[in-house]
Amino acid sequence: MTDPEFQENLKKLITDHNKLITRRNTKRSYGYGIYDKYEFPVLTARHTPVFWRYDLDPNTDPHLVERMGINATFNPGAIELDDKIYLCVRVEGWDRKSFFAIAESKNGIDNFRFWDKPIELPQTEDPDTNVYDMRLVAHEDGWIYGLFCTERKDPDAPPGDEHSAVAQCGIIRSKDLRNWERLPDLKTPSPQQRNCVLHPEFIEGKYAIYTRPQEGFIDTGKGGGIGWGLCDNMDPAVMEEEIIIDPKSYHTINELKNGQGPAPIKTDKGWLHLAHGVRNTAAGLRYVLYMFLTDPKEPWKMVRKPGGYFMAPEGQERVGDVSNVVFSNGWVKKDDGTVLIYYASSDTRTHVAVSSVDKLLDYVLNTPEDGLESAKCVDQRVSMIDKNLQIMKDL
Ligand code: M1P
Repeated sequence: MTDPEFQENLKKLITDHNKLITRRNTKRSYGYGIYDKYEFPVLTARHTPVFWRYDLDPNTDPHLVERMGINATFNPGAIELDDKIYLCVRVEGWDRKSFFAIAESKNGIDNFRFWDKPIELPQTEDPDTNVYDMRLVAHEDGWIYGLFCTERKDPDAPPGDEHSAVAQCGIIRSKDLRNWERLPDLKTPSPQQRNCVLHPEFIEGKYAIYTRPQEGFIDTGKGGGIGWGLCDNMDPAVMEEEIIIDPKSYHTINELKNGQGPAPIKTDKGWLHLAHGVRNTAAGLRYVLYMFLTDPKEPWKMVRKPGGYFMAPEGQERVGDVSNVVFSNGWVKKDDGTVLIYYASSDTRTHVAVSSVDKLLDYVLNTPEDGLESAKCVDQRVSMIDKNLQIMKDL
C-alpha cells in the first residue's frame, strides 16, 4: 500500500514540472535594437524530467528525495529539423559530470521538452571523464556532426594535482540525433583544444574546422585565439596545419582568450560569426559574446569585426555557478531570416535571444571597429554625437 503523502508529493512534483515546461515565454526587453531577450530562461535544471532526478519507487525512495539531482542545463548546440528546434544541452549532475541531452520545441522560444533519456555517448578507447559544449552542424556531406569538448585527467599531472586535465575535440555524427556514431578525436598541432566547430561546407574539397588551441588546460599560453584548419576526412579528422584567424588582443573584450560559438551563418555578405571573448578582472573572468564577418569564399579571412561586445550578462544572468558569464554554442537561422540565439548565463541556465540576419549584418557592418585606444574611441563617439546634435537641432 503506497503512502498517501508520497503520492501527494509525487503528484505535486509532476504538476509543477508540467507547469514550468509549458509556461509561455514573452519578450523581455529592448535589446539595444539588435535582438530581443525573453522573460524566462528556456531551460533550467528544473526543466529536466522528474524521472531523471527522483527514484519514483516508494520502496527504494520512500521520502521522495531527489536522488540524482541536476545542477545546470547550459551551453546547448542547436539545429532546426522538420520545423522543430532541437537543443543538444550540456546537462550537469550534482556529481559535476556533464552529459548531453536533446530538448525540443516547436517555436524555439518556450515549451522545450527533454527526450526521455540523455544521449548515451559511445566511447573511444580512452573514456571521457567529462564532456561538454556540443556544436551541431548539418554538413553538406549529409551527416549531422556534433563536435564537443572531451576532458580527461592529465597523465603528466604531478602527484597531488587533481585538477589538470587534457581537453580535446570529440566527434560524433548522426542522421537523426538519436543514433550516434563516435569518431576518433580530432588531431591538431596543438596540445589542447576547446571550442572546436565544424564549418558547414567543404573548403577546397576538405572539412574545415574552427579550433581554439591552447598550451595548457587553463593557461592558453601562446594559443587562446580562434584557429582554423582543414582535414581530408572526419574519420579520422587530422589537421596538419592550424592558423589563427582571430587572435586574443590586449585591452579588448578578448584579451585572455576567445572561442568560436556555433558554426557561422552564410549570408550574401559573408559568414556571420558569433564568438565569446574573455578578460580577467579583480572579480574573476568575464565572458561576453561578440560577432564578426568573414569572407564568403575564404571563411578564414576576417572582413569586419565591430568593437566591444554584442551581448554581456545582465541582471540575474550575472549570477550562477560561474558568475559573469554568457556563452553561446548554438543558434538557428530560420527560412524567413529570423535568428534564434541560444546562450547560457553563468554556466547555469539557457536563454534565447531573437534577431535576424538583416539586423546582425547591420550590427557587424556598421558598428565602429575597436579604436584600441581611449582617445580614438572618444573620437568615434564624438563624431556620432556631432551628427546627432545636428539631427536633434533639425527636429
Ligand atoms: O566557465 C565558462 C566557460 O569556460 C569554458 O570556456 P573556454 O574554453 O573559452 O574557457 C568552457 O568550459 C565553457 O563550457 C564554460 O561555459
